[in-house]
Amino acid sequence: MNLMTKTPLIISTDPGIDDIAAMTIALFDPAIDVKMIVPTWGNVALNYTLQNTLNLEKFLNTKVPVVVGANQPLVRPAISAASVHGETGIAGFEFEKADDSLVEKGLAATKMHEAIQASPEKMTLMGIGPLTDLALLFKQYPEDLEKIKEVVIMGGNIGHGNHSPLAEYNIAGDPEAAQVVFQSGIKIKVAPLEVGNKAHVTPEQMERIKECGEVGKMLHAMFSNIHETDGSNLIKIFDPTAVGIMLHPELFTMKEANVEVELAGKYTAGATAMDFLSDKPNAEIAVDVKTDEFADWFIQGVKIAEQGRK
Ligand SMILES: [Ca+2]
Repeated sequence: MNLMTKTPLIISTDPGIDDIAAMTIALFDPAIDVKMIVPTWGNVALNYTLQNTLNLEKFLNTKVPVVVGANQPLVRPAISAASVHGETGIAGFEFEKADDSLVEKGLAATKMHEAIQASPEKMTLMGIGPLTDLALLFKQYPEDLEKIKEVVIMGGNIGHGNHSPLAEYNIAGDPEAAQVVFQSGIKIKVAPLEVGNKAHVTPEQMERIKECGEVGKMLHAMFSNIHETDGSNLIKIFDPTAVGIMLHPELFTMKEANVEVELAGKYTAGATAMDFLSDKPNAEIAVDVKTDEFADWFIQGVKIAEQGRK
């Protein structure tokens, strides 16, 4: 039997209901070793995303170090998704409040750099919020690029956006940071908005998640409280698609593209120009997903988390 080497992972996140779901799956997946969680400003302000991260770890009984990430975008004023995720970012469920004993002091870029350099295996980075901290890391420690296996991102859009007609929220949150990441030369895999829209779970599947136990009930409570604007009863779980493309690209159709982030546009700032015809691709984009298999994988992940937290 081969001893499986777990993939070391740093998660940059802005919890956020779907971030909570993605972290819950990643923290217990047997193929992943989460080395650090870096909450950033994003869906809501940093003080909330930090506390939500700590509360989740207390709930799950995990002990992954938490390093405080960026408080603002690099250049632009911060935007907010509190209308979707609630004032605290995770409306629908009340966690027991955690203390800050898991917080490691230091700048996020430096702490990530130390973890990357200390890891015998190449590090994978997951960006499921604005990419501010990853950009700061790449600018401050370019020597780390060769020690990073890949960056997996939930963000960007091929067609219509969810922040503006042409821009998706995570990229629009910090377009300059996203452009630094896409121009880094690192291997990048992207689960864009379209795949997030398609990788939904049905109300029946959400009932199965609820029946998994306390973890399932927690996720069910939060996702039941998301305010979708399209009136659909299908529950979109967005950020776990980043875990999906990392571990199970076979559930997706991946296509190479050159991605540039619009920085100058008056109406288009933060739009991802994805050129699937380019001969200079810098990313692999998930353009389709096997919806039912993805939902089954997600539900299985909740079950594994349920067993793991005991
Ligand atoms: Ca997020």
